[in-house]
Amino acid sequence: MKHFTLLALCLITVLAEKVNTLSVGKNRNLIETSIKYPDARRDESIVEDLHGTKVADPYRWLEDPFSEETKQFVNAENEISQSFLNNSDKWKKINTNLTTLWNYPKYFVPTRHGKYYFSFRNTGLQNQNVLYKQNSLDDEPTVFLDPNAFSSDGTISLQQHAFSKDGNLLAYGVSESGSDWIKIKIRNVQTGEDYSELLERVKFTSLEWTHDNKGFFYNRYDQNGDGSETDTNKNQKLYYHRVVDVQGEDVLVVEFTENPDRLIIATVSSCGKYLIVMQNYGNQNSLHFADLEKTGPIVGKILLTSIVTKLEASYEYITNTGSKVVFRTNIKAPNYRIVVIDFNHYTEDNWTTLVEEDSRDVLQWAKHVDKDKLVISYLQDVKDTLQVHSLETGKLLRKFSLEIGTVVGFSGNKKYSEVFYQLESFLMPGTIYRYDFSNPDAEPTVFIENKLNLNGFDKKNFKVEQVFYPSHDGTKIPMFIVQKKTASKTKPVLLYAYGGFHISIQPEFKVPFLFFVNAFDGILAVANIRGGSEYGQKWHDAGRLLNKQNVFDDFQAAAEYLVAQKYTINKKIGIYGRSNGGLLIGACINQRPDLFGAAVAQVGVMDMLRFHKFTIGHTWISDYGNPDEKVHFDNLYKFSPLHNVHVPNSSVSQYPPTIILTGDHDDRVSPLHSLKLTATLQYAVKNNKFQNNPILLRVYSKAGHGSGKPIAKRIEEETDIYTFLYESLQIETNF
Ligand code: X99
Repeated sequence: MKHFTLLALCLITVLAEKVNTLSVGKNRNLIETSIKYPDARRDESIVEDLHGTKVADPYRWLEDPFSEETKQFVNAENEISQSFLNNSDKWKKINTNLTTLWNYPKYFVPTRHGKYYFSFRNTGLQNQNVLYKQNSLDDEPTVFLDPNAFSSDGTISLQQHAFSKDGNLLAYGVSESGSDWIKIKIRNVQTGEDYSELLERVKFTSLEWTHDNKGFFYNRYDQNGDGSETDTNKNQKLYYHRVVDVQGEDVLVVEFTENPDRLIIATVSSCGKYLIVMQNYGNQNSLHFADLEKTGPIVGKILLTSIVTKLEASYEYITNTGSKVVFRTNIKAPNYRIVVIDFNHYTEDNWTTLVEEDSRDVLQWAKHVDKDKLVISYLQDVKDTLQVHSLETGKLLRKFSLEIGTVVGFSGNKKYSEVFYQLESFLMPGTIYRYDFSNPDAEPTVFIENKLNLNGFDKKNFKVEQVFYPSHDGTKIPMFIVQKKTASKTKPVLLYAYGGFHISIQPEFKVPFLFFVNAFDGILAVANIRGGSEYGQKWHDAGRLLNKQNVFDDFQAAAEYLVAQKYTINKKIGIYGRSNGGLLIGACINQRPDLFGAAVAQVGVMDMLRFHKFTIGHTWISDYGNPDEKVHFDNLYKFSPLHNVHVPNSSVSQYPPTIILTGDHDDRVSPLHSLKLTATLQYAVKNNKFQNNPILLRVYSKAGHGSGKPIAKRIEEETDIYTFLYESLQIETNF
C-alpha cells in the first residue's frame, strides 16, 4: 500500500511537470489541445452495496485532507490550473480592471446602541469592513473595531457581533481562514479594550445578552477545529457566559440529547424577560421558552416550556408586548403570516393572526420600530417592498415606494422613531435611506449613496429586464437580464442561479457581475429557479427532495430560452454557481454538456451519497433527502455529479471548459467534493478524442466557503474565474 502511494505521488509530480512544458502560447490554442491530468490513483477496492446497487468510490482517499497523497493531488491540480490562468495574457488586465471597479467607498446602515451610532465602512479596497462609532450622525466617526488589524493578509474576519443592552459591551466572533469556527471576544465600548477571555469551539451560534448586561448565551460543540477537518458537527449545546469569567466557568443551559443533528437558535426577547429557544433543521424549527425572571441566576440547565415540538414549519421571533409574543411563521401559510402567541396560554388554538398570509407576495421579515409599529418586507416577483403596519391591529399604515431592488440592510428599534434601510440592485451599489416616524408625512431621504469610482460609468447605458420563461413542465420562472443598451453581435452570457435551501436570489450589486457586463459587453442572466423562496414555501418544496431535478431543468430551460430568444448561442453561455449552486453546475454539465460554453463550479456539493457525513452536511438532508434511505438514494443517485460522469462519445457529449474551485478551510462544503469530482471527470476525459475542453481544479489556501474572504483574495479568485470565462467563451475586449 505504501509503495503504491509513493508511486502515485511520483507520477502526479512528473505529469504535472509535463503539463507545465505543454502550456506555451495562448490558452485559446490550449483549449484545442488535450491537457495531461495528474494520474490520480484509483482504489478499485472501494465498492459498496447501497440499497442493492453496487457503487464504486475509487477516489475515497481524497476525503482525507491531511494525507500526503491528497496534498500532492491538490498541488498538481493547482499547477495545471495556475499555469492555464497565468498563461492568459488577459489575467493582469482583468485583475487591474476588477480592482479599479472594486475600489469605491462603501457605507452600511448605522445602528444605535447605548449612546452611540455604529456603522461599517470600507474605504474601497480594505480587506475587511471597519466598524466605526460616533456620538451623533453629524459627528466625526472614529474607528471602534478594525478587523484589518487582526492579521496582515486579512484572513481573520469578524463574523458576528452583539452589543449588550446598555451598549457598553460588544461580544464579537472572529474566524480564521474562512472557517465556520469562531472565537468569541468581548470589547469595552468606552475604552475600546478587549477583555481577556476567549470562547472557543463555537460555530453556528446565537449571541444573545441577558438584559442585566452581565453575560450572553452562545452555542458550542464538544469538539474544536480550524476548518480544514471534515469531522461531523453534532450535539450542539447552548451555554451562558458571564463577562470576565474563563470559558471553563460557562454554564450549560440547554441541550437536546435526543436530537443530535439539530442546531439551537436562542433569542432573548426584546423586553429581556423570555429566553426563546428553537431546535432548527433546514428551515423548520421547534419552539420553546423560559421565563428568565422566574429562572433566577443562571447556574445550570434552564427548564423550557415547549410550544411546538414537531418540525414542520418555521417560526421566527419578531417582538413581544408582555406575554403576547409575535412570530413570523409559514405554518398553514406557505407565503408566511404573522401570529401572536400568548406565552401564558400558548396552545395553538389560542394563537391569533396579526398579519394574514398574502396569496401572492412572500412576507420576508418584520421589525418592531417606533413603539408600536412593524416594518414589513414582502417579496413581490423577486423585488422587495417595504411597508408599515400597526403592531396592535396588524393594519397597513403606509408603504414606502422603492426602486426595483433589494433591501440589503435595515436598522430600527422599538425605542427610536428613526429607521435606516439600504437598497441595492444590479447597477446600484447601495443607497441608504433615513426615515423618521416623528415626521410621518415626509418621505424617506437619501442618507448616503454609495457611488462607483469609475470614469464614464453611467447606469443609463445599461438595462435591467425581468422575463418569465417556461421550464420543462411549463412552470414560469423569473429571470433578470442585465446588459448594455448598445446592440452588438452575439454577446456572451453569464448565467447564474442557486436553486435551494429556501434562499431567494435577488437583485444585488456584485462587482464581478457588473465587470462581466461592462468590460466583456456581456449579458448577466440571474434565473430564479425553484428550490429558493422566491414564491414562498411552495417554490422551495418544488425544488427539493424528490423534486430536486426541477432545479436542474429550470436552469437548462433558462439557457434554452436565451438561445431561442436570440440573446446568445450555446457556446457563449458561461454557467456559474456556488455551494448548492455548485451542485447545480455539476449536475448540468453531466446532463447537458452541449448547452454551455463554459462552467464554473465554486465550493459545490458533488458527492450526493456522502454529503451528510462531513461537517454540517447532515442538516442538508432537509433539502437533499437522506442517502441512507432507499427512496432518497434512488433519487440522489440519478443526479449526483460524482456518480453521473460520462465518457464523451461524440463532440456533443464532450464537457464544456470547466473550472472547479474550492478552499482548503471550507468547512461548510468540504473540498473533498470538488477534489473527487475533478479526479472522476479527468479520468473520464483523458485521452478522449471528443474532449478538447479543459477540466481544471483550483484550490485556494487559507480560504473557506466565502464568508469573510479578504478583498485581496476575492479579487484574485474573481480574476481567475473571469480569465477562465474570457478564454473559454472566446470573449473580445477592448483592453
Ligand atoms: C448551512 O449549512 C448553514 C448552517 N447553519 C444552519 C447555520 O443550518 O449557519 C443554521 C441553523 C441555525 C443557525 C445558524 C445556522 N447553510 C445555510 C446551507 C445553505 C444555507 C449551506 O451552506 F441554508 F444558506 N449549504 C452548503 C447547503 C448545501 C451547500
